[in-house]
Amino acid sequence: MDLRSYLKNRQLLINKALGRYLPPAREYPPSVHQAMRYSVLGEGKRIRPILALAACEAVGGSVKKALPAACALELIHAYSLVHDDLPAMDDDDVRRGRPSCHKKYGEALGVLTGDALLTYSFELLASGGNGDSAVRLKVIREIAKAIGTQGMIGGQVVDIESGSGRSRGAVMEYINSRKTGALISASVRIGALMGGATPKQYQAISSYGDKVGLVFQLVDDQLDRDGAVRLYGVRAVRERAQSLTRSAVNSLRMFGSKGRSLEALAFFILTRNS
Ligand code: GRG
Repeated sequence: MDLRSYLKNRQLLINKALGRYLPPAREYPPSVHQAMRYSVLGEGKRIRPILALAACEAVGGSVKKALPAACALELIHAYSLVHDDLPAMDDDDVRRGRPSCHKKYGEALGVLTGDALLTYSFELLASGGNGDSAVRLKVIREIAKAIGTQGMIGGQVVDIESGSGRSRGAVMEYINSRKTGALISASVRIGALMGGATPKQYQAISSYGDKVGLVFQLVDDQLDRDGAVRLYGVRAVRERAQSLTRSAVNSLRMFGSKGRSLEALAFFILTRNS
């Protein structure tokens, strides 16, 4: 499988869909709609929606079925980045190679744009085009759990409260699995639900997602020389990420050739350099 062209094609598909789903820039009040489009449609790997689509295909579903939910995941990811960049949090001036949302549109709009992306993602998830209503409800619950106080927000809170020192192992594990891991692993579970997964398929996909979610954060720590790397060292973190990836790929056995994309994505997440 040619991973580069696979990723490029999927990014194109997702970017086009995001452009369609997001409110038009001119719609009143235009400032917030422009800021939403600015924050979502810039550069970005689109790894969460790509994982969701691949999981949907692994369980035998069609990509079309999972596209709105996959895009909702990217809107949620964009909200987390917009809020994380705010002066009250990481205070970052640059995101994806250009001024962060609050730098371009001001702090108040930065807060509101993150809120708007999060709110709109749930509108998209609940909308009629997104599968049958029972599945939609499950998906909404799954995402809400992944990004709430037991998921991404909980991880961010503990991260902020643990300050800039070396977080102890258990705290670090908590932060990594919640702050970043939870949305990544929810992405594959949501793709599987949208694709009509059986309970066994869902379990296997969940196991893959949990491991890949952790690897994503471990690799991020390697790239930033932060977090787990400061605590355990580069070599130990690399070995842990490799072993988790092997284990994630083993969870895909039951899908045969349909699991190839997820397998390739696990290695992409392990070896990425940005
Ligand atoms: C504000 C509720 C709230 C949560 C923020 C996700 C997060 C929690 C903060 C982002 C800070 C950060 C850089 C975390 C490291 C992992 C991460 C999410 C990296 C960025 O994701 P990529 O690599 O980015 O998928 P692109 O730009 O490719 O979409």
